[in-house]
Amino acid sequence: MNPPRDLHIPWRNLLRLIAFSAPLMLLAAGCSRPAGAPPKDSATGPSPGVPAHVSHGEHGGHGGHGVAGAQAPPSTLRVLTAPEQPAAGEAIGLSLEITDPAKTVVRRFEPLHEKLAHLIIVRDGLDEFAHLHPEVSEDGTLRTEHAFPKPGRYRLYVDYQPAGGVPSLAVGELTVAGDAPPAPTLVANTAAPIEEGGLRAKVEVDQGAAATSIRFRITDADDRPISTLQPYLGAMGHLVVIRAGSLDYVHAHPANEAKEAPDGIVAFEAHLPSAGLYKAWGQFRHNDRILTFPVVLEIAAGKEATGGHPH
Ligand SMILES: [Cu+2]
Repeated sequence: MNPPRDLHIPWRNLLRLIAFSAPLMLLAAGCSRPAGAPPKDSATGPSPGVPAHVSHGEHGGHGGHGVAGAQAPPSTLRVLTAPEQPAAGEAIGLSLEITDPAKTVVRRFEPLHEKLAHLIIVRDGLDEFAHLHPEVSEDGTLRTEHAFPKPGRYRLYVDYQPAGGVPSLAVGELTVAGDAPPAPTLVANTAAPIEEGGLRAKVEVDQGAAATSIRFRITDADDRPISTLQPYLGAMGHLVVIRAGSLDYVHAHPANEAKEAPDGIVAFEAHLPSAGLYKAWGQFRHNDRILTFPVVLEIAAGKEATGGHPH
């Protein structure tokens, strides 16, 4: 059962800075601070006695070109939880603060895809996914609740547009204590239809020189096209793409601004310049339900321009 939305959570009493990292930073500080202490500047390095948190995956190798397609360098996301030690399966209060690349805390937001902020949460192995829309407090703090299904490390991404700015991405993380079960190995699953909520999605991937097209054909269980998809977040669907291992968040957008899809076909474009496995979650609204189709894409090298990075 969900606690009431206005549950009073004494954030000030349990300030805890959870390790965070941004894809373009080789090192990010993981540190704690006592209640009332001023925030530390994450970019100046770890506090004494706290080991540097080294970015995972391939960032260490070439400094990262992480957020392919994002319009601005990533911001950092400070993640506070209530309770301080989040446990799996319980509703956890999340309080998120965004600091932009110029080290300014973001306090004012403009709507982006009909919301002030989109929060995407995945577990390290990409076996868990959530897409939430936090409330924005007066001071710019983003607040929501989420039950993390399993122990393990989670990456949090906020898609947002600061007032007067451009679409941006903030990245943070938190760990849910306990024995983290390993995620199933990712295997490309686009050869067969993906079933969800009584519907099917056939996913076609077309790697072009400028972008990769990811096309969903939504049908019923008998392969008849669904003509009654409903708009969701200002488009006919929403797609999140994250690279396995490095956890780079890939900007993806609908191929057109149509507000209907009479043939059940919805296409997206994403920039996937490096070869590898990507997990994508295509979300569609049908009969007032949001259906999420998990897709594993295997992207070959040498199609899209790599922006000068060797691979
Ligand atoms: Cu959203």
